[in-house]
Amino acid sequence: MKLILVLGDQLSDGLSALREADKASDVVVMAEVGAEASYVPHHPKKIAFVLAAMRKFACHLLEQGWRVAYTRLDDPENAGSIPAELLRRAEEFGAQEVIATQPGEWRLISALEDLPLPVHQFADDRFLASQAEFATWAEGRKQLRMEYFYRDMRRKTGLLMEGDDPAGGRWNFDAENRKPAPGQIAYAGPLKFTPDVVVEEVLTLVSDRFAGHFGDLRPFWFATDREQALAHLDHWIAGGLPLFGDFQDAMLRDEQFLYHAVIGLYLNAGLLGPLEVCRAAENAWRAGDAPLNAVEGFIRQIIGWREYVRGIYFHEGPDYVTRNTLGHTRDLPAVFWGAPTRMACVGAVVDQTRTEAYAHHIQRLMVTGNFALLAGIDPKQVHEWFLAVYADAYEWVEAPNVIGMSQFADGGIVASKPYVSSGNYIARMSDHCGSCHYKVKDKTGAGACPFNLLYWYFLDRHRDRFRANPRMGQIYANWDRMNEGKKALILAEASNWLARMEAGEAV
Ligand code: FAD
Ligand code: DLZ
Ligand code: SF4
Repeated sequence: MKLILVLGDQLSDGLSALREADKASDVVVMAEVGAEASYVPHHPKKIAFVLAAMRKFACHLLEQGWRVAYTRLDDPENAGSIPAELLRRAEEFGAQEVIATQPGEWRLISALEDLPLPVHQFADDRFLASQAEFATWAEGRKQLRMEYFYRDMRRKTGLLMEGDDPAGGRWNFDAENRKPAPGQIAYAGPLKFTPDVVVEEVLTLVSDRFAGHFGDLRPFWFATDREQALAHLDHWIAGGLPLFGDFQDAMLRDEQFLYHAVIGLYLNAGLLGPLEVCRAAENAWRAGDAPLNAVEGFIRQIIGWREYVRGIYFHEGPDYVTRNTLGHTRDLPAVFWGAPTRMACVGAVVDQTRTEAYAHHIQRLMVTGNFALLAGIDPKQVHEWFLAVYADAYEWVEAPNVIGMSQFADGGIVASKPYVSSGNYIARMSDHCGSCHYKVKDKTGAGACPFNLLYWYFLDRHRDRFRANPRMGQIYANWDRMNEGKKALILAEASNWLARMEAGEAV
């Protein structure tokens, strides 16, 4: 007989490992283990979400007639890690081999390879593009740009296609999708679920075991099974999707979700599939319930970005997370763990991250990510922070977004230029600056927005690398036109500000 491993982010019917199994003789192994919750200090909401969803999925498998050996976190026999649990169960059942769906992280892939037991890892075909398909697409290309990959995925799935042509005559409607924050939001936000008995039991366990991890456990409202996740999807398609495109990049202090789908955690854990989610959005467009710019924008995030970053993660190999092209070495400052700051934007995003285990894309990219890059933080530490604090974070999707897109630590594989901006971008796209200690219009002086100072500091420091980048020529031309005295003042103030931050001052 065989053991069939099902991990906490593999909660899908039709998982490749389950397809390889024999219901009559094999045993499904699921294990809540301290090692997975603590190799980075995951947000308590994320741990609770994964454990509750695992428990419900195990019940679902039992109902389907599977034999399931389920280990709870507080089980006295719990061996503490996935490999150790597999060995314990192999002995218990006299199993000779393990069948797994390939984990979404090199760390676990190699841990399974190292087991003193034959382990067959089958491809995770819950994605649209296989690793081989991505490698074929990548071969011989000088640049791995998402846009071309995305078009192939549109053709492959037929999503928003009219014959061989893209619906509406264009592949990409982003030009219509960058509106600043609206005054009022016409969507009530994600569907929230009251914890049931299973969830309550998990919440008690998590609050006992992981009280020291950054993040608020309660109120807890995530969906924890497929039925709830589908209800959440319907709710968003009806209320959020129509304006998703228009305000995708906007940020409001008191509106944490705006029109975003808040669906990454459900997709990444396997409660929803990428194609069904995209078909639901496409149907809304075909029924006239959502405009094309919103639907195309959403579908691009899923069959474009989500598939592309997974391709990059596996294509680039296990050393990807250690890359540090820009040589940044500053330690992650305490503000990322909730220490007081005078920067209203960073404070708000970290605070929301603490309460919700969620921030939307632009908050991650242009506030916390932008700040970490401008401040020269060690990308590995930035990566570990992002992996820990978001409910949707798993290394295959988080690392290319952080190491690649946000920190440019991969030297430009994912991003063609670094995502850096001064305070102007945040002022235009959000309402943070109005309530900030700093003045976004001030370029120097005691009240100058740190993003303004650090922006030039970053560009000046990395001049040799970026000066020749055609997309950055104009920026360097602006810097070069500034008089030497002003340039020196900006650089000195930036360096002084960073020194105060490093000394622990609440800057
Ligand atoms: P929406 O804005 O409603 O988008 C819908 C879906 O599109 C998302 O749920 C997601 O599945 C997909 N998507 C959108 N953008 C991306 C992207 N760049 N890469 C992959 N999928 C994308 N996404 C994660 O799923 N896990 C992460 O750990 C993660 N870390 C990130 C870190 C940084 C620094 C940045 C810049 C982005 C990160 N993203 C991550 C991508 C994106 O920010 C999140 O997918 C999104 O914010 C999740 O919220 P949502 O479900 O409301 O997404
Ligand atoms: C994220 C997570 C957590 C917090 N806990 C568990 C767990 O107890 N058992 C488990 O099987 N999976 C867990 N996971 C998900 C894994 O970390 C995930 O499968 C790997 O990181 C690979 O993506
Ligand atoms: Fe952020 Fe600068 Fe605006 Fe303050 S002034 S909220 S630091 S961008």
